[in-house]
Amino acid sequence: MKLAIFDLDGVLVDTAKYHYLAWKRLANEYGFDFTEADNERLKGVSRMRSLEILLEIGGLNVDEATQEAMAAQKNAWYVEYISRLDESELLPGAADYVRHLRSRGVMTAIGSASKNTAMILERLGIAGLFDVVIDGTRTRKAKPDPEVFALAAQSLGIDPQDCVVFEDAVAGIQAAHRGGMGVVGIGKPDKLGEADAIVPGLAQLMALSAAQV
Ligand code: B16
Ligand code: MG
Repeated sequence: MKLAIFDLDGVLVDTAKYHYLAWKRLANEYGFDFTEADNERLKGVSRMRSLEILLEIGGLNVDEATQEAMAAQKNAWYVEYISRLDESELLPGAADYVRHLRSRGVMTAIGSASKNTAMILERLGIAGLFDVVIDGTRTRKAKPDPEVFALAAQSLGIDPQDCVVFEDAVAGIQAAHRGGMGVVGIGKPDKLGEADAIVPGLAQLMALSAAQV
């Protein structure tokens, strides 16, 4: 592995709960409920695709201008919630594992769908830990398209076969494979069966790496 590409939400930080709160608030404003189980369908999915799924759940049909307004409102609430993020919300082992790889000469990148990536990395104090950050502001195609990961590899001149992606969402695992990269699924095996290896979190990978030293 020459380059490790990390998804952000669900791998380095648990922002899913804030996405959930903001989508639920939006659903409630429009008179329907949105459950945690519904929220599972939005993980790793782009903002506008997430809205389409939400509207489907609520059985609503709205015009494009209203869709834009709804997505902007949701994002404003989400940004308000994550503006209070700090280092304590890094997932266990996340920063340690990234530092460990870097100390071994492995390059590191972010490959996230989120347009709020820069702000989240700053709030978590880990912006300096990555050679390149590719996020939703730099891509035209959402996961499972491999664009986000391919751009990370290309910008550092690394072959896809020398890259490993760390992902918590099925769409991201498919994107990595379509891009010819290896992928470690972060989370529960029942949802991530397509990954080449699955671990509950980066803390477990850190423990394994430390044991082999
Ligand atoms: P934003 P990831 C994804 O981030 C989230 O998993 C997904 O729930 C969210 O809708 C998407 O980012 C877009 O986020 O609204 O902040 O642009 O998992 O690819 O790091
Ligand atoms: Mg994710």
